[in-house]
Amino acid sequence: MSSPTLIDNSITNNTIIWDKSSLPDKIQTFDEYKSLYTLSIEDPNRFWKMAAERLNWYHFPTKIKNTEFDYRTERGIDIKWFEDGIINVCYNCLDRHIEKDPNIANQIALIFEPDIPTDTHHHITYGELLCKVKKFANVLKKHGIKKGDRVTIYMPMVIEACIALLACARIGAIHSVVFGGFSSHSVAERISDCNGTIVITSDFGVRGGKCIPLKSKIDQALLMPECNTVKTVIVFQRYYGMENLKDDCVERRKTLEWVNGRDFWAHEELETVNDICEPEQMNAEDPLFILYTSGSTGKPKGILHTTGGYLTYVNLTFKYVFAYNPGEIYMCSADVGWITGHSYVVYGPLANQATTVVFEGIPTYPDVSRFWNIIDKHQINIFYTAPTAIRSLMAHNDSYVTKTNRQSLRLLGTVGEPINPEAWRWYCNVVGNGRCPIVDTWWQTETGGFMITPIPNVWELEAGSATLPFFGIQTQIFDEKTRKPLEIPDRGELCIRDSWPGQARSLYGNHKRFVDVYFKPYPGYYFSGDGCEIKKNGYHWITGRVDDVLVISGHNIGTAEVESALVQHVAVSEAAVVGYPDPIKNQGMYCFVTLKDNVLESDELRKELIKTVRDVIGAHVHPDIIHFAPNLPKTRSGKIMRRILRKIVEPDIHNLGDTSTLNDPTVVDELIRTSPRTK
Ligand code: 6R9
Repeated sequence: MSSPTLIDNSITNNTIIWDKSSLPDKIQTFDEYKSLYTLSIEDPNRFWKMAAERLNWYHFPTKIKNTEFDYRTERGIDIKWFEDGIINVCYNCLDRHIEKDPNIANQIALIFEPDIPTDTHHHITYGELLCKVKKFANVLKKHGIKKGDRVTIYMPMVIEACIALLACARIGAIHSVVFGGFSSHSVAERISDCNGTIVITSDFGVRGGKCIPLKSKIDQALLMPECNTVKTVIVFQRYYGMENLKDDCVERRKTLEWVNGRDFWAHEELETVNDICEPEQMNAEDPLFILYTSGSTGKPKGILHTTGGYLTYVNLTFKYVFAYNPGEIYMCSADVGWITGHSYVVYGPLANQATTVVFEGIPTYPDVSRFWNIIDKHQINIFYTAPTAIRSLMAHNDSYVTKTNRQSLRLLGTVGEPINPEAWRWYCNVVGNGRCPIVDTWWQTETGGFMITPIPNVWELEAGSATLPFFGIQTQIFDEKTRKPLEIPDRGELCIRDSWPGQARSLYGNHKRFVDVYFKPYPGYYFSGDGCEIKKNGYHWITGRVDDVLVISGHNIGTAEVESALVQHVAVSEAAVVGYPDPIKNQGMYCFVTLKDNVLESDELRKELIKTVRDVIGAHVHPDIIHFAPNLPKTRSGKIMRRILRKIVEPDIHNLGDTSTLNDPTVVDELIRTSPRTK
């Protein structure tokens, strides 16, 4: 494997441009990557035309790229890909494979792994999935849903959630998935923002052995006046037709509120329709979905993705980055309520005719061996999860991992946060037995798919680096003070020059905010909101959100770096670092530290941790406060909510903002009670 030597810091210098008429099935050498990368930058029309040829179109686009990235022009920010192409996403994920080879109807599309390991797990083939999607699409049609209507999906992580997404895509309805952990208030906010008329939900979900009452949260949401646009609620039964129903679930079903004329059981509706449903012919730029993501201000942003460009992008990124081989079993542990679930549980894998696992549960239930047991049970070849999960599992004895086999694994991946080198090495050596490459994929809800990522076995990995940009992606770092572009090697604010097909087109109903947030900070560029260091070899090291950089005594310190240093100490399981105002140093450094099982808190340990940080990063970096915190406030997707930690230490505890998206809001009270800054 060649280690990249990027002459003049540029991938495209002295490179022969790809001259074949189609894209390869796999990227095998660094020269191949360089030549395709060069093509993707110098002739994006040709590159993305070849990528689009991997899909079936009703009308193949004659126009490939038509984008404006500078808000100061008369046209303003305007992003169009494949604009005269006609295509259907669901058709490309299901029908297409079976039409090409009828045997594919019998290939497993989805493997359902329930929260409770002893519950029935089931497999569903491409043929069965297609039939169910068509029928459910007909249920939606029966309730008046047509192309362009917004459909809110509030479901547990079950196969029916995937069916709901694909059914929307089939008839051209725009889905808006709201993660099943969100409060009724948050769901109401998201329903009203897109004026949805229908909600698809489940009587309840099961997570970590607990019953989650989804339907009743929808009932509460729909009481709010801003949701009076909703006319229909379709309700799946979580344990439909199954026997081993948990007692509290039976009780809940009996006491479920029911609004006649508004609420319908999905299983009853499905009996009233047939399985004939032609896919809607969609323009490439017709919306496919809205997905809400939190911004720096309170109101969530409705990220809008469209049809042709999104599918082309997730299709290609999935294929190359996971180097997917037909027949392999793939698992991504993300919930379909997040972009990772959209792009890399449903659309990317199915567009590649993969077999993908739908996991309802959490990594620590019933115990911390869960992931590794699932890998053995389903003989998973590719496993994709988040650093926060890895760190929490790493805090326990390695025997939870090593007692499992894991020989089926070929490739590991991570997403969601910077992965510190310690966690990376543990994942590589203990989970992957040192045999499996790790793809650390940097991307965002807004980008649709992978942006900076290794392609396995094509260049060398470095623990903690997302390495190099994917095809079509040109990164540029800027100095936050001078606003000038930086030469590499350096570190700065990460922007992307020019458009790629998978990117969001707008914020639903608020193009101005889209322009303000992403395009005004650096004219002509997409601003990611992340910091990044690009080293001499061109490798990218994401340093975390730029709002997470501390400035202490004139030094810029990435909180992620300090966190990474802290977790190198044997006693530490997880750390979150935030700044608080300091009259002399500008900011002080406050470290929340979660210790491993059975480690005792002591002042001695505090001193050791401070020393570790100084040793690892430099003597100018000195934690001021070490707060031992058994739990940290996390979003349901597992990200530490630093916004709340900042408020606690400021202290400004009366303006914590929305805490309803937290996994466990009581954690916040406990931190306030024990923080030296709030005493
Ligand atoms: C896909 C997803 C996006 C933010 C992003 C960044 C962080 C994601 C990362 C990473 C370092 C990685 N992030 N992947 N940071 N290394 N490999 O997570 O989307 O939920 O929108 O979050 O997550 O800070 O800006 P989203």
